[in-house]
Amino acid sequence: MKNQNWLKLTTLNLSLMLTACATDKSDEIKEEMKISDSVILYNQLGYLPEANKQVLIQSDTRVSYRVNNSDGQSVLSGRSAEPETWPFSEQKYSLIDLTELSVNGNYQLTLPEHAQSIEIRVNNQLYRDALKQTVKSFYFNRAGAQLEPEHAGVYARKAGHPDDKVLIHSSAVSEQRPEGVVVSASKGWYDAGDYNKYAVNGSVALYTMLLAYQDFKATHTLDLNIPESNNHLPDMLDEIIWQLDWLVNMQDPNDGGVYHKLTTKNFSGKQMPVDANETRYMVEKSVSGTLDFAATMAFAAQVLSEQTPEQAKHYQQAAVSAWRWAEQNPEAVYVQPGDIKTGAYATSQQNLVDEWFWAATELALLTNNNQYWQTLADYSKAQMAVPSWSYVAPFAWLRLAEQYLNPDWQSKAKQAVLTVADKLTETQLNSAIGVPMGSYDNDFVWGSNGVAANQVLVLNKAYRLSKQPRYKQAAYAGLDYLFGKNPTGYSYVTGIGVKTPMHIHHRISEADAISEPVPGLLAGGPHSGQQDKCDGYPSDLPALSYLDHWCSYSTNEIAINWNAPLVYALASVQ
Ligand code: 9MR
Repeated sequence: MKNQNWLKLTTLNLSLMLTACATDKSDEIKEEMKISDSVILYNQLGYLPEANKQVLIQSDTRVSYRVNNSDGQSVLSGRSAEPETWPFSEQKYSLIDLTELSVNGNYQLTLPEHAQSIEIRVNNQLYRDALKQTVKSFYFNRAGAQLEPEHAGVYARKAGHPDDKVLIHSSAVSEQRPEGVVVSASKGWYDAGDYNKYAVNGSVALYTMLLAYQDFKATHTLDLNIPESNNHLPDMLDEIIWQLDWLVNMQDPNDGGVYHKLTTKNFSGKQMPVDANETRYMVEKSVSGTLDFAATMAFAAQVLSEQTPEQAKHYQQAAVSAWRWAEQNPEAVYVQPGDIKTGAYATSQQNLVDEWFWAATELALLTNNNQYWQTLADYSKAQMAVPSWSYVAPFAWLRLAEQYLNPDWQSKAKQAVLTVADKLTETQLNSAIGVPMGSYDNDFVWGSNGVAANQVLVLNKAYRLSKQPRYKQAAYAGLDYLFGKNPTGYSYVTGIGVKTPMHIHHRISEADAISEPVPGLLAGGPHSGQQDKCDGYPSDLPALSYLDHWCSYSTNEIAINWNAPLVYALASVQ
């Protein structure tokens, strides 16, 4: 038991104080009952001074509250709103609005009738620290790197997975590269809690990081204390290049096709990277991996054209040859070979429209070549939504909305982005817990917290396009959800908050013999699937079906495609 029981413990301490004063047993019991029927759910990172500040009380009745500043002076008091039920947890919540607290500081929120008290922080610096921590988590997940104590502190570790001797798998043979030929694709980030590297998800995460780098100057000045910190490039870019250096080698230079993944045959045990040394394979070229690669390389060529012009040219060539391969092999859908058991990241033939649309868009923006503009028009039935690894069209819409090469597409895309943002904002405004989650039918999926983070990304883009404050406030509310204003009461980012995941499904965190998990990692989040069949889920309801246990790979794993939009979301509020 670690800090996840903080709320309970606080309640218990207060309850003990109360019971000490109680005159008889029945008073004690009454107090216990009152105390246990309320839970305070709030953003444990803190609230931005300019943000609306909601706190939820899980309660069937309204409650009184009082807020003191750090000098103990009362600054606010009142009663919470009429409770409402949130369908995703089937519980009632009563809202407290602390928006008036617009001055940086630590405040004490007390519910006198419930003998409960918590600290509310209002502070913008906290968001900068959180941004740094979440970007640094990519460094902690580097493949092929030895982490030195000066950069990694207690999380220093030996290198594993050099990936300089990767075998061509039987599913990936070509004339130039028969089965068993040795190729190299070093560096990159581990995908998640496992040690494999997947072209689809690796591209999506990298693209999202590039987007954060492109959109927010705040990411350029982060001092991450990584081995490259003293070179002439921003640390964020160094971290991005670690992944680019790997991804570019997932392409077969002979034909432009991209291997779907670099993987062991099975998931490894709970070992540190250095000890997990099973043979690694390049598995099957796929059209989805190749198109996602093409989109990401084309975008990298644009973002890095000034800082690393030589590499940018190389990325452009890689993107164009990947596109050609996809055109020549449109049927090459990924099918998991029988002897490979790791993540599939597979997309069916009829669901590839979004991949084509995304890659065509990035190549059009890079080259302004008519051929790509024509193709993207052909695939534009892939509508705007919230992006994910399995639905990448939104990346294209978001980019089309912010470009000036093609004004028709610009206005069409702007409208598409604002329509989705309106839906998210409307949900947030009408929600019993004041969050955008629940806007679409499939929000509570494997990686629901990645959905929540990507919602913030979309809302922020809408704000950039329109300067409408409601989008910004909905984005803040999305962050509130991730940092604790949600039915489980978890701040889902390791190391940030008072009740955070301690047992994430992350091999390094599990095997390193350090009790605290690697910091800055976003847990996948609740959903009803429970595919891991673990015991102990507190509920089957979508927003409560979460388990902070290593066993729960379907709700408590971490992944780069969930952390990357969190980076974007935190950068967007700087
Ligand atoms: O994020 C992926 C999710 O959408 C899928 O439903 C799930 C099962 O296929 O896989 C998730 O991705 C995992 C990947 O396959 C392997 N590395 C860990 C990823 C996060 O759990």
